[in-house]
Amino acid sequence: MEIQNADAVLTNPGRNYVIVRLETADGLVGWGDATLNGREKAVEAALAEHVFPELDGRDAHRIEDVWQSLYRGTYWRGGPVLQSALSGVDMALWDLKGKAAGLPVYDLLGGRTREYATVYDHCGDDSVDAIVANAEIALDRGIDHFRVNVGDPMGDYLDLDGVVEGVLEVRDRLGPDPELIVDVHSRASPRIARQIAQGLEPAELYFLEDPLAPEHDAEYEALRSATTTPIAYGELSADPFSLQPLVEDGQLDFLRVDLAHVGGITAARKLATVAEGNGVETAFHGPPDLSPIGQAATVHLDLALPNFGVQELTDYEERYGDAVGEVFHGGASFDPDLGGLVVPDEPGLGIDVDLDAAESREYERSHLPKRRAEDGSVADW
Ligand code: KDG
Ligand code: MG
Repeated sequence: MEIQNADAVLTNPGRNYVIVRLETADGLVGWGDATLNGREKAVEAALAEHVFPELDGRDAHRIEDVWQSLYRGTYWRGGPVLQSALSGVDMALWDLKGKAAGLPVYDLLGGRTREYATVYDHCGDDSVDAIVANAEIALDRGIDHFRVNVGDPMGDYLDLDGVVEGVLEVRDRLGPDPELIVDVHSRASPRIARQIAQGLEPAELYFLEDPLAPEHDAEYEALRSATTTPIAYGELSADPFSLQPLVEDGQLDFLRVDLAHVGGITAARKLATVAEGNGVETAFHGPPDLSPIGQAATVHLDLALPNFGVQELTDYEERYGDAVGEVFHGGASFDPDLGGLVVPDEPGLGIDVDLDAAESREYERSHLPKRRAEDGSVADW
């Protein structure tokens, strides 16, 4: 199964996505997601200039060998640009292997351990009333895990009193049953993270998401001993092995790496297996900037892993209308009867791309929001 053509396609059916397309000499096509929000062109260049030339003529069946050579072969390993490029290639190789074998990717990963991936929905909003209303809509759809961030993410999001009081009120209004999640988005200092985690203990969160930034990994131990609030971490990780010590030291409850940044299915699966042995569950990143290909790859892994916890849900149709569905056909979908994400039982990832539609929706230059504190100094978004 020799790789003959490799392309990166940038498309914008509502937001920018970087798609990897690998074609074999016998005409099979595999798709991957290499989207890095706000740095799409850097990944495109890494793929075109440095990654694709190394793939020409390689055996697409040798996923691990390609992964090792792209990861270790750079000498300067990891980093979001190179790991996103590698992630896109890795997903496309799993897609190809599945198509060649006539099996869905979850079967290649050991087979299903569950029928669907339980999801959490984004119910955060400006006020407690709005959050409760969002949660009620989600409950009607069969979802009972909600992210309930209070306040404008660009404004008072990390106002300590606002976060804690707001979420405690949400818990009060929704009762004890729903599972509640709060995303700190790696914006807290170790001091503030401890205060939020302790203040939220009465809300009995399912988890507190990404309380600290990667430069504060050493602070997870202190956070852990300061609170009973469960901790999820990892969406900023662009190297699977950097999280291994935290998993092995028992600092985390949920692993939430992003399959399009950490190194694809191969990388996430390696780390998830370490997590399994340490009693850590998965809660893989599933934001709108993960393309439907990345979402499909993530759900295939969710379905195969014994230590799956929950999957962050993006409903592309709800957010972007028909546009995303014109470019991407198939992939993961929310099943209201099951209350979770499922993938088709087709060979590979079960998703296809309409290239004409993708190319007609051109890339638009964009960057992540820039945030400043009240005194004018740079703050994390
Ligand atoms: O590109 C940034 C997004 O991926 C991030 O803001 C989303 O934190 C996020 C989440 O949990 O979905
Ligand atoms: Mg997050």
